[in-house]
Amino acid sequence: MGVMVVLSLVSGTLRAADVILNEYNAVDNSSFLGGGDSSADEVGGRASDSYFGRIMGNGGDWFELVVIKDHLDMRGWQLETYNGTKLDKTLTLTVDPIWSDLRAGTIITVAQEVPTDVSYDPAVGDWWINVQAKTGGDGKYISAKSFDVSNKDWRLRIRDIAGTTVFGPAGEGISPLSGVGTTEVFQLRADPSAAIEADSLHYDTNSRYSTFGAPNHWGGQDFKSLRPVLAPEPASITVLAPNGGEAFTSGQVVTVRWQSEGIAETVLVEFSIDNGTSWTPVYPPNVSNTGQYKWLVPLVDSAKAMIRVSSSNRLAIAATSKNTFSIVASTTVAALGNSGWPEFSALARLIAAWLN
Ligand SMILES: [Ca+2]
Ligand SMILES: [Ca+2]
Ligand SMILES: [Ca+2]
Ligand SMILES: [Ca+2]
Repeated sequence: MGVMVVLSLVSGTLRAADVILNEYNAVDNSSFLGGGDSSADEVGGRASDSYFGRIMGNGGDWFELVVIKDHLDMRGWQLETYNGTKLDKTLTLTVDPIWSDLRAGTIITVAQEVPTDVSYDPAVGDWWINVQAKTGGDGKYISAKSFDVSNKDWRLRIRDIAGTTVFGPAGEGISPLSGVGTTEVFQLRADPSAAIEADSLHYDTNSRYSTFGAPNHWGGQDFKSLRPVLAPEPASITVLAPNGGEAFTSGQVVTVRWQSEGIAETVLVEFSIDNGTSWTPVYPPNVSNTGQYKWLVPLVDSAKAMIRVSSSNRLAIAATSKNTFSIVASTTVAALGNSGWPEFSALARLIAAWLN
């Protein structure tokens, strides 16, 4: 019996929000963050937002959420805005796949004035999704409904697709009990975590720093312990041709072919005439990762030539021909007249370069 009591206490204690309110803009349409005017706030500083800078209204109606539970599915969830205890708007997330697998530490902003940007790839450091909710919007990710965020006991409640409350209402009147003014943002002054509840004493106001779409700033909000460490996506290159044993003649055009996986960037194609001890980029340089390059075999003699293909910005991701091939320098310039051969001026330029 003792064990069961402990278990139920533990599960009660651990019940935590899957997503929390992190910040909202209470700055009035005709005011600046921290008061004052465009040149200075009321204490002579330049209070500003990390995204908007110092602008009147501080970006208009917006609020910011942080995902706490890893791999959270928020399709069909409802975001209810309140003025005091009165429900104002219900903004519903659509069933779009962008909401289906949110990683812990993701920042979601909902804004009336800022265009939607659902670029999202935590593996490369993009943890932020912004969706625009406004009347006349496309409704692709969230209800096409304008909404208001204010300094007048504004609150947010988050419900899942079944209508069950996940978080809130949170906002002025819950915590802090009062004091969110017309030149301030409401912000969580703590690291986002499962321990944050709507009445957290860490909810406060800020008239100096506002951070639309970014961790909150007062001292600083740390997302490290919340965000999973994501392994970079696998990337590899394989050279398909030439792969060893071939005999080429200088001036011949050979198709270098390769396969790659997980590489969006360009690749560098190089050749070696000394069994891979030293490498020279092909000329003209390869410009894209198309899987092939028409290589003008240089005017050299080599019994141990190789090709190497590398990622242009991750040089460790590289592959060479499996074995060496040979190049015989041909001095028979007459061969240049054959069809399928390179433009003479390009070859002449190359020869000049090799002779230097
Ligand atoms: Ca983004
Ligand atoms: Ca509005
Ligand atoms: Ca207020
Ligand atoms: Ca923020």
